[in-house]
Amino acid sequence: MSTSEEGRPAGGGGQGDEGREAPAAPASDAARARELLEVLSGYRGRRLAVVIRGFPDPDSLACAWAHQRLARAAGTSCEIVHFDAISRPENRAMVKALEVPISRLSDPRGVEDFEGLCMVDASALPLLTRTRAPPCVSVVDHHRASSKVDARFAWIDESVGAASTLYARLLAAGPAPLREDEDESRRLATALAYGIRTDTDDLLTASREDLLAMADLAPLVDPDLLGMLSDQAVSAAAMDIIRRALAAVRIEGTFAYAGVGYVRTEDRDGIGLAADFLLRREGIDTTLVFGIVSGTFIDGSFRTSSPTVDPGAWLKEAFGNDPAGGPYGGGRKHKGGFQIPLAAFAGGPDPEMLWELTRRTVEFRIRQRLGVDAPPQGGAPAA
Ligand SMILES: [Mn+2]
Repeated sequence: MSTSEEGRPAGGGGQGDEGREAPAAPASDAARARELLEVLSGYRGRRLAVVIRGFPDPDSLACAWAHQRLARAAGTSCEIVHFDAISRPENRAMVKALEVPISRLSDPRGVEDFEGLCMVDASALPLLTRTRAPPCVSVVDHHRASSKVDARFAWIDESVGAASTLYARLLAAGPAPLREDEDESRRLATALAYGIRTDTDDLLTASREDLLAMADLAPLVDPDLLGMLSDQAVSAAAMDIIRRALAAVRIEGTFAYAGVGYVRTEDRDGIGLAADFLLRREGIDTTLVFGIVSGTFIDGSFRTSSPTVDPGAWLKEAFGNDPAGGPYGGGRKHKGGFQIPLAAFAGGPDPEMLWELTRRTVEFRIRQRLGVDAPPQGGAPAA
């Protein structure tokens, strides 16, 4: 039912995809746009939401906004909703400066008020497993699906660096292309360009498709705004997390990992920044940084510059599956992440001991996965 245009099941991972040709023919973009609009037009007069998974980032925000525009072109209104706070200051700046029309649902069960959900930059919403979530209408993503994708429209293309590239193509091929003389178009184009930039390390890892989409957006992009968003300073909290990662880092061959202790929800993205930073160390090609976020779950970021390491597969092999059978995280070419709930262990009587246990367990899983037998020498400070 939910196969992508390439004729492969959208949910089927497994086979290597490094050498796959990008499906670039403009005709098939037009066919996809038509198909998505037809599905969306079936929801006229009904409540539809596009849901952002996890902490909203530039790619997911831009895609959700583009999706809303496509829905409007189909005569359907579609609300953009998210659950987690926007933790990174530059992402808050993006929402504010570009006026991204989002609203936060404090309770996941809020989705029960909608008649259909659309997913962007993700193909599953684990948070909603305990809700009576309405059916999934569409999925547009560039991550390998970790489970079967059940949606009326699905387009998953792992060859692109950002889902914003896919939405830029859908918009260009659809009935409501972005226009230079329209304010929303220019702001949305800037958001999509920012999404592509942030997901491709400032275009360093961009694919041909990402660059082509960037070129198409260029005439509409506000360069001052894009520059302002890209130049956001690293927050003091993120600096502190990077410092803690440097102090605690352990090295096994070309692999560096560090536990950074407790991290506030709003500082969570410091973990990813620290993983990025450790990757710049000479002789290191893969990093994992983890901490306890909001006191309730273990959160980790995985980065690799190695062509042979698959972040999603690596994390699954190291940490296994959750009780529902799904992996704790996932990833794409160069980055991945995971969240493991502390469940009843959260908020216990001894936070220091809980961190120590967490750190030692995660490090044990890492070393087990690396095939290192003896624990490394020297103790890392319990941050
Ligand atoms: Mn993305």
